Amino acid sequence: MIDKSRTKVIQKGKREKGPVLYWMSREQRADDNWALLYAQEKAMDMKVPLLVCFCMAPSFLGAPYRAYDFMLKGLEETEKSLLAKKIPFLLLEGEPDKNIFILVRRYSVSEIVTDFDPLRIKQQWKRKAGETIKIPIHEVDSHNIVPCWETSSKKEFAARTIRSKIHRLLDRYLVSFPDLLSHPFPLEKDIPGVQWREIQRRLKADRSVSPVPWLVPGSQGGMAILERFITERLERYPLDRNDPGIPGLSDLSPYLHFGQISPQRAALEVSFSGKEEEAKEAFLEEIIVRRELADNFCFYTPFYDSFNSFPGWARNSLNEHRQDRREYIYSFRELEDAETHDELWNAGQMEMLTKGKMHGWMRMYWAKKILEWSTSPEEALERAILLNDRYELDGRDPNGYTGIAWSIGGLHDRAWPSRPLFGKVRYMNNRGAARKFNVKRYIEQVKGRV
Ligand code: FAD
Ligand code: FO1
Repeated sequence: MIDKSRTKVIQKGKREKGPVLYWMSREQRADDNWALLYAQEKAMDMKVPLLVCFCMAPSFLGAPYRAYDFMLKGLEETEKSLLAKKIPFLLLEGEPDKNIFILVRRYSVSEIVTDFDPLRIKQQWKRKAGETIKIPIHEVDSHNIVPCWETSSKKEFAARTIRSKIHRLLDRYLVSFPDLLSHPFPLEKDIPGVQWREIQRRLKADRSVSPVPWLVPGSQGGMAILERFITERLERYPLDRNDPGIPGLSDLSPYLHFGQISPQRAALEVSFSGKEEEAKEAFLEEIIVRRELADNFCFYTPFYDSFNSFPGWARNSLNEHRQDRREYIYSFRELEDAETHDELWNAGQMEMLTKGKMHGWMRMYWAKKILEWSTSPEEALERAILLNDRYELDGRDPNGYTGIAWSIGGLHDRAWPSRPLFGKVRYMNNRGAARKFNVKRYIEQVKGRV
């Protein structure tokens, strides 16, 4: 039985007799998925079939081929895992709300379960779907260990204010997952398998941003990366995680972003790994507190990608410094092509272009320099989001909008002594980098990969 507080009624509606539909979106996996488990629970209670669909929109926040390739390969594996449990899977191309309407009618779906996502585009899809279909729609938070609405009913100020609200609920929510059962109520009509090669061929996404060769997409690939992190990197995570020259991070973010593995699974495996307490705590702080703080921000701040989402002290301070002289101004093209005077920044940009995943410490430095080299905070915000969502494999994610607002607008951070241009927003420079890690080594490494 899933904890009902993980679920929210989006639309009461009138239940029909047919199958239960899980509209899979953020959580693109068969295992460890509360939304899928809840849909199966409902279908079992009513003794009806269970159907899963994924609606692939014509475009998604500028996502290039690199992102779709990773996502579709993961979905192909998920289709196999669902079929092994006699759960049919459909991939529908086009406007999600229209396709859901057609699907509900064709299979006389009794009710819909979908997974929580604080991004505006997802909330819009669900609202539009609800306008044409009259059956119940339930949403399940299968991304946050503590459901977003249970942690807090408002936008939190910082990690320090949300941490205790999450920690006091972990005993209740950081629990193991029940297995997905083989579904005993088959659908009358047979559903043809997804034509994956056809779908890849029809993709309109920009192919100049090519797939990354160093990660294997999908749930199995994600679990192997989790295993590697626990056995080879977790112990040194507190020491290594701020050195872009050391492979010390988990590399889980693409798998978490596409929901190919569950953050709760990662947190459970790390918690029971038997490794050093300090190392486990350092990682759990990031994957639980920092990540769930990002969902909290986007859920309670629908304009999460605008200057107005910054804290008041930062907006005032940035406004006071709008006219400050800028030593360097770069065009979008110069930034995109890593053609600035700053070798460290260029290395970060190159890493993102070629690897599809810039190191976490570098992302802070990278975004803050874009503030320094743009004509306004609004222009900086727009460029950072554009580059991040075009090249990062884990882009187009609440973590990204939050990380960029932290860097450029002091979100979830405190005010610092005022200085030109940044005002009271935390400043970072390459002298600070040199105090933290071997800058030359990192730059050489990135050059070596190009
Ligand atoms: P690890 O250090 O191994 O962390 C494990 C997991 O913890 C991450 O996958 C993530 O889910 C979570 N986490 C770690 N650091 C943060 C953080 N600062 N905020 C929120 N969650 C965190 N993350 C994205 O997933 N997508 C993005 O587009 C993105 N853009 C960013 C842009 C900027 C300017 C900044 C400062 C941060 C951004 N982050 C983004 C957050 C963070 O940098 C990445 O999540 C992390 O580097 C991913 O690599 P990893 O999984 O190997 O990290
Ligand atoms: N989710 C969908 O439900 N349908 C899509 O067509 C879709 C495309 C897509 C492309 C790139 C990308 O990075 C994410 C995409 N997502 C899509 C959303 C993704 O599954 C995540 O749910 C969110 O981006 C995370 O909040």
